[in-house]
Amino acid sequence: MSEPVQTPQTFPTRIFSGIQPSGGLTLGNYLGALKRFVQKQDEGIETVYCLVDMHAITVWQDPARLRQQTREAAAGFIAAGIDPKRSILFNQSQVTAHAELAWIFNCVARMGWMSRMTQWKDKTAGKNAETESLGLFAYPSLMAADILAYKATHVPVGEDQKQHLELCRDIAMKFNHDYKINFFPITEPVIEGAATRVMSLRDGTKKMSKSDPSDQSRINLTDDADTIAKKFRKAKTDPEPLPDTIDGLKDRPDARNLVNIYAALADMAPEAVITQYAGAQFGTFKPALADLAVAKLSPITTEMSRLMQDPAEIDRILGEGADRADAIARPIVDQVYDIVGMIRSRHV
Ligand code: AQP
Repeated sequence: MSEPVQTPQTFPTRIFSGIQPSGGLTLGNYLGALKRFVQKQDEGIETVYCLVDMHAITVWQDPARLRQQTREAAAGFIAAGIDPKRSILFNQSQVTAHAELAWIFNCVARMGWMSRMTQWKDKTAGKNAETESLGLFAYPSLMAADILAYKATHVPVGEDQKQHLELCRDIAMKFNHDYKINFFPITEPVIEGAATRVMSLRDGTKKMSKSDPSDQSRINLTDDADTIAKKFRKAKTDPEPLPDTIDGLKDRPDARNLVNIYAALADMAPEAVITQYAGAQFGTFKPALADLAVAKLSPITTEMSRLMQDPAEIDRILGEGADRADAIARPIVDQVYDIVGMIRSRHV
């Protein structure tokens, strides 16, 4: 692959990230993404956050549910602390620049790059890939367009998105190289904190996911206190007590997952959690974890359900966010058309 022709420092810092409204938001989305989105906003950085509904339809979505889930995700963002006045919050399909730039990137990216993506391999594992949508295959190209339509320099994501971010960098480098122009930044992934990979409560080797068929595998941001407590009580663990040192969790993925979740919710290092609970049985640790999760999540759940009572207001916020997003992305994509040699002579 071509060498970078520039560093992100030559572009003003701008954060972009997104979440698919392909189901209800999970604790994984909250700790791996949302909580950190709020921190970035509160640090005063320009932040653009998107509900990527066009990504969601790369697998089948019932239209009424998709609309509901998009509003619910918007409510989740706001309830978690995203201020639509300070951050730009919108849904992807309202800003056509994403789809337009994705097409250009489909012509920049190579088939081999896409077929090496582990998310594509995971999502087609055990299935006939021939019957999957072309959109699912090209997903990372649309994701690169989401980011680069804003010339975003940094993208906070969970560990699972690292490879897609590398592909975004490859697309930016190839575009800059092919057209001999220092146009797109080489975006940096921001993967930090104790919960960059929250695992399933039923299998500590599998990512917690909103589309996992088992609801017991995840905490949903809409779960009530009893459900959260029950899910943690039933979470898979081993019979050993918690170890004295963090190294003792090395071959214990289920235990490690619960310790990491505790650490991320409490804003503690996992080592400090181990110090506090060394030698504790899960009969002690799980209720403490459930109490902590309820204390942190229930204000968000309550605020989400309040916001969901006024869907028109959510739509208004998303529309306003889309206007602000479009004002950034439109001129960037217009310049891209110009760079690639397309005539733009319509009177509008
Ligand atoms: N389990 C997780 N741990 C840490 N971070 C996570 N993220 C998702 N799951 C975890 C982060 O959330 C952001 C949005 O992800 P997404 O919804 O766009 O897609 P995803 O990663 O594919 O999430 P899901 O829940 O697994 O969705 P489905 O089931 O629809 O594919 C990203 O920053 C992601 O890293």
